[in-house]
Amino acid sequence: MQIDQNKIDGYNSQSLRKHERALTYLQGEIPHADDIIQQLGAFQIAIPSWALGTGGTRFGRFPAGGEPRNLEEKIEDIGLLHRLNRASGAISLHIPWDIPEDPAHIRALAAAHGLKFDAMNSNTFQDQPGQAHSYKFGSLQNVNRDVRKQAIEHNIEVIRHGIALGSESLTVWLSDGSCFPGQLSFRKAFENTLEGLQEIYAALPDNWKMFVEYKAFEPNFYSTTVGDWGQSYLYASKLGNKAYTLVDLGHHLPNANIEQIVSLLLMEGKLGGFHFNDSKYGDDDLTVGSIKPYQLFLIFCELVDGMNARNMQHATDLGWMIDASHNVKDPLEDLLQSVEAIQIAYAQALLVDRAKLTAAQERNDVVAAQEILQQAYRTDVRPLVAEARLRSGGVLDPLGVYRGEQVRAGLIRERGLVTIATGL
Ligand code: AFD
Ligand code: MN
Ligand code: MN
Repeated sequence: MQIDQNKIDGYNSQSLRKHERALTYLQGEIPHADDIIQQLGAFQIAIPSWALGTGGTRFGRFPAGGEPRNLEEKIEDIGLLHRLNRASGAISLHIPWDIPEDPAHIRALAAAHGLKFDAMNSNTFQDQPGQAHSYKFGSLQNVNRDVRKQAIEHNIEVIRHGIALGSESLTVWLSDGSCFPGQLSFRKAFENTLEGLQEIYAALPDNWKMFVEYKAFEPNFYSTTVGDWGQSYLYASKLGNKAYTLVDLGHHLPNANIEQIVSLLLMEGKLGGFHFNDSKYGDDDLTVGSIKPYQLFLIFCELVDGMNARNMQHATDLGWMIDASHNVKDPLEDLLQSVEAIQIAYAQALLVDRAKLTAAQERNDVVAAQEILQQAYRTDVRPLVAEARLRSGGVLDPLGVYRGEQVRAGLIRERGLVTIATGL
């Protein structure tokens, strides 16, 4: 689905004057506004292949039509997002759902859309047709050595697919755990899992990273074998310097202080990356920033502070990815909203006067410290985000163009009502 440059220029010109007034005001108020614009331009958020369709829940799925029918169309859809916002420059694949028939062709197609391959995701939470051993009672934790071996081999196969595509990281999310007290030995489950992760880790190329993703509950409801940041940190620390913790915002118990977790993992050099989403109750996979935007901002405050303390490159030294599932929204509209929410939180965090904040902390001036944060949070930074898009060749108002061009209607005409089986 192409949107030609003339139409994009037309959309931009309609609201350019308003944008320029707002941008000039901010540049007058914020001395380092152009640095922020430059950092925003470099900041790319990976889009998960599974978020391009309607995810559904265990109670049903209501596809809205126009969903991608194959890996090529998933790449084209992310290419469209990236054409509009110039901030979705990577795709994260899920194996076996996204096994490339012809990796060279897939890699070339992605490159033509300006896309890289972000982390590869393995899947030992579902039994695939013809699978020899079931994961019903877990994968790497399983009491049966053959099941564990099958899960290890699957992850190593995922690494192989990733190498062919130019990916440099593997995310291991294990749904393993238990539903009832007594069902398993916590120690044995940990030891089996660690042993399996060590075999997978040994297969990582030197330039790869492994992200150990934790989740408090679901699909197991009494215990999860990689259930919180402490367990993930324990695994990652025992595995070695290529292993890191992955923080999915939806994977915490209610009211967890995620920004504190992020700060400490970053301090230890064990924060690998994020799966951004938002939630009210659990792993709701809602649009980033749609429920708790202030929490998202506070997380970015810790990220900016922690990355600067370690001289890390914001754009490249962590994995930035959305992980969401769309049930009542057009997936592409949701993803455009999510990318912008992340950019806004990042830009607001870059506004925080760290020296003033530290001074307020040192004198226990609670109100001043809070005011410094809230001053940044209450600044409308959208003109800076829009300017970063424009300077990168994108669109002033991606959602407006997407809707104005009736892209979803065009995709439905092209693809019809498609039921893809890979919703999470
Ligand atoms: C589900 C899991 C987890 C994982 C994702 C992709 O909760 O977030 O990262 O699927 O496998 O959302
Ligand atoms: Mn996730
Ligand atoms: Mn999840």
